[in-house]
Amino acid sequence: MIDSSKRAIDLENKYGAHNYHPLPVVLSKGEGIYVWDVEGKKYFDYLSAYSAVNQGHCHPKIISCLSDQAKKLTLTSRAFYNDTLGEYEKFITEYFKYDKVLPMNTGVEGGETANKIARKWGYEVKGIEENKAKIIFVNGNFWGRTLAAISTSDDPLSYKGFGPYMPGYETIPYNDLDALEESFKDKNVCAFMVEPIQGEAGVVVPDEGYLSGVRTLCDKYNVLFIADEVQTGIGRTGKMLATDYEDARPDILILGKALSGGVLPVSAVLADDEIMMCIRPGEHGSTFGGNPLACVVAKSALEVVKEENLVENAFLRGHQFRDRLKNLGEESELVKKIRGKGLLNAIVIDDDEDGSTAWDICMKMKDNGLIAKPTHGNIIRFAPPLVISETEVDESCEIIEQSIKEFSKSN
Ligand code: IF1
Repeated sequence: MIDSSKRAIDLENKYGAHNYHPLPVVLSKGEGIYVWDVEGKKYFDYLSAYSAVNQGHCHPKIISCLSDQAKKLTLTSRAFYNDTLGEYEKFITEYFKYDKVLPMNTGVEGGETANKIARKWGYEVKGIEENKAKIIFVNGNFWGRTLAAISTSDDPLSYKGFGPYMPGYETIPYNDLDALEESFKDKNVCAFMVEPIQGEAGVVVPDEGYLSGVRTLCDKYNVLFIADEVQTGIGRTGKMLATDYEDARPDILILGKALSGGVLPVSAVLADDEIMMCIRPGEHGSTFGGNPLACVVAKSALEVVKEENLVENAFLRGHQFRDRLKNLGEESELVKKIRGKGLLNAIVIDDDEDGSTAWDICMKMKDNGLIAKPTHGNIIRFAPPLVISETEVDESCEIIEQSIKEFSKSN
């Protein structure tokens, strides 16, 4: 039993790999938009486990579905059928309007799966020469930590020291349709994979018309549009999918994180038959992919999004949040920019150092009862659960403003 934050940190330091540098707060309880540390201090959670708990921590409906199913049947593997997968597949394909779904577990497995499907389609449908298929990515992309995912990264922290890298990947500038069209002139290109808003890169929002431009160019050059909505999907940006902001229906849609409401790893790849049926029995899979627990949890997590109107709430609360912080941007020379859509927002701190200012502001906010974490040095991402109320947005903005003012004074 952990009886102090210090003990928890010491244990992790001694027995755990040092692959993270967490903010020094030890959480032991979560409910809705709040988390509590071991000493009982309450915080607004403004990271939502990187947008995995859109429905709020330990959502009662999701937890009850989890616990009921956990007493019945948790895992069969896909060697056999079970009585939850088909119903879930019908539910999620109707929910997002695709013919089929391939269920996986983590977001990066969703990305890997999408890449395999796209390559297979490239060979079998587009007629690309075997082993010549190329997939285009953009600078600043982040889709996970596997060797394929880091092979497309231009962030040394992600790829350095892990070569050799996966062939068949090329990167072009984000938000640049001319560069995209140029890359599509290579007949070996089977797909373009992109985040509709770049999360890890620091909530980078492309120009209006970029996503519909991607759709048009993919149609023109017979290239599959793969949307990585692992972080932006399921209501986070104020639409069910960030690609819903424009006429930009992806050919392959990748979901993860909030697909389970943060209860367990669930991801999904959705596509229509012409694409999905390129994968045949035995060509792809996963021990836990589509397990009964994941199916019932994901179904309830998606039901909650609609039942509690979380998409509209994210849209409205996001405008409230940015409007409120806009004044902060005018008053404080520390805050260079505020950007985002829905409840995926970030502030850019005027910090030409190694991001220590952003970190120190996060430490100040932590002391004042709100946890968030910098991404890429001087950018602080703000992404509370989508269940946050108007009053709670005001209260949390109060903390952000006060913390930045306090920090400005003390420096
Ligand atoms: C870490 C970042 C966020 C993702 C997108 C796929 C994945 C992610 C757009 C892979 C995962 C996580 C990974 C986690 C921290 C977090 C993260 F900072 F790393 F980049 F959210 F921005 N596509 N993002 O954001 O999903 O395999 O993790 O389930 O690795 O530190 P996963």
